[in-house]
Amino acid sequence: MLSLAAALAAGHLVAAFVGAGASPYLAVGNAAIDLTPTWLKDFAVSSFGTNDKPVLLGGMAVVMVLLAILAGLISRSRPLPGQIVIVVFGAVGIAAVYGRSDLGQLALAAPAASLLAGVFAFRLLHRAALSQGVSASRRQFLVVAVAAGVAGVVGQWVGSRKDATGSRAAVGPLTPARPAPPVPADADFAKLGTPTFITPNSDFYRIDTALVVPQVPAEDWSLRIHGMVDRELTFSYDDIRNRPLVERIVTLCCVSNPVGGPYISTARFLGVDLAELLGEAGVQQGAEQLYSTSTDGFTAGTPVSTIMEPGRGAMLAIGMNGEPLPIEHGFPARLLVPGLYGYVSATKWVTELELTTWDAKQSYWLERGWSEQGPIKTESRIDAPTGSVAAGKVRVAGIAWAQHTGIDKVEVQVDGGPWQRAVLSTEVTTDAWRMWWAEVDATPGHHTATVRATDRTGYTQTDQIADVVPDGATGWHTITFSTR
Ligand SMILES: Nc1nc2c(c(=O)[nH]1)N[C@H]1C(S)=C(S)[C@@H](COP(=O)(O)O)O[C@H]1N2
Ligand SMILES: [Mo]
Repeated sequence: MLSLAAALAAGHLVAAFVGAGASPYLAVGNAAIDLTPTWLKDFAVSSFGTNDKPVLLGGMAVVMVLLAILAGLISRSRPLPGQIVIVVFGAVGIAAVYGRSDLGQLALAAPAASLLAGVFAFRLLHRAALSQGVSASRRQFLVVAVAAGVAGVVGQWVGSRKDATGSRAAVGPLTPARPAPPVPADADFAKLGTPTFITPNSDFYRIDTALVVPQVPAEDWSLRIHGMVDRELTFSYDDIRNRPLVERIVTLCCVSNPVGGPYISTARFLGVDLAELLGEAGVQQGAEQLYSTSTDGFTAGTPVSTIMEPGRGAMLAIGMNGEPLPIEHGFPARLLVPGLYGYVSATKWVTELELTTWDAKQSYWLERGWSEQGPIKTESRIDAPTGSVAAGKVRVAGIAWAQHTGIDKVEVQVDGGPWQRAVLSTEVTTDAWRMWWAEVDATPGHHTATVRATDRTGYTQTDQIADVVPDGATGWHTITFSTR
């Protein structure tokens, strides 16, 4: 047990110097995420939500402690079996770090340190336990425990000093040359239970494949545009922030959002027009895919034709709701393409844009069975009422979205009765969600309410139920409520 702690702490300490992702425990966790089959990942997200990562780390801890106890038991007389267990642990750690695309060879020092510290501590303790008196071996235990504790704490401290909080705080005000239109008071029906039109940064949903949030100081960041371009370009953070900045209100939605789910939010994003940047690099004939890469190894493939569409509003964003981009949402910079699911467009901590073909490269989620094309599907959700309300006139309220197309109408149905038209909020932009409410009659008892939206192409949401895999859920959202 103690050797395990010593091993992990030593790895964590070395990782603080060579890159947080090299900490063996986290690297194995990350590898586990990357190797997890899609169905298991979906299960983890649906059962534990955004707690899936603490659950994973906790589960790993339980397994490791059990194996450590087992190693101790089978090594009662001879140290060899325990050392074999440690070496196997170490090998898994080294393999996990080796498999990371974002870490260099130096990073292997972290799991290697874990392995050495583990074997060393184990041998020391084993010898002490067998050959020396009780008090001497107790002293040895204490020394190893304290050393492990100190290494772990120092590792955590050195690692946290490298975070990007200071860099973000030093950015100062970012001023749009072209601000987004003001949001009118009737853009949401928050009083009736809908979300606010603009989602506060702290409430904005989050989807990350990385176990630890990447820390990328703006001073160290650059963006390289290369591949099928006339001239390769590299931008620093100052290059980007000193350009005329445009602010756009955009609703972002995750392909993993189930019908009625929470993975959708809206913000005022500030940045530069992506089509303009690519235009400066000169996109060559035949470039089909913009393959974007993050510091954390995540990649996304976006159709070049969508990005270059006049008026699409694709952007490289550096600000969100009047602040520099929050670290969890991609500081210093991320991509956004209104109308496309995040997994094919919204790369956070983005550092590389390569123009290429669909055949040449497969992005992160494509390799895991998700669709190449990811336009956001027209959908709607009921947010109110919840639980039990007074019988009579009941107000049903919620959201609807058809990004870049716009919502035409929303209808509500109670207990399978006639469809009733809902009142829509003022449209701010077709790239954002729209709120709605309707008053329905409900006698005392239990009821269901169902919603469906129709977009400006005339398409009414299908009632056919589709799972989130491979290109987004469909179906009508239905809730139950009771009246008294
Ligand atoms: N680097 C990186 N970028 C990423 C992701 C990720 O896991 N890593 N997730 C993508 C997905 S699936 C979505 S839906 C959006 C979510 O962005 P948010 O976390 O800011 O809401 O980011 C996209 N960009
Ligand atoms: Mo997503």
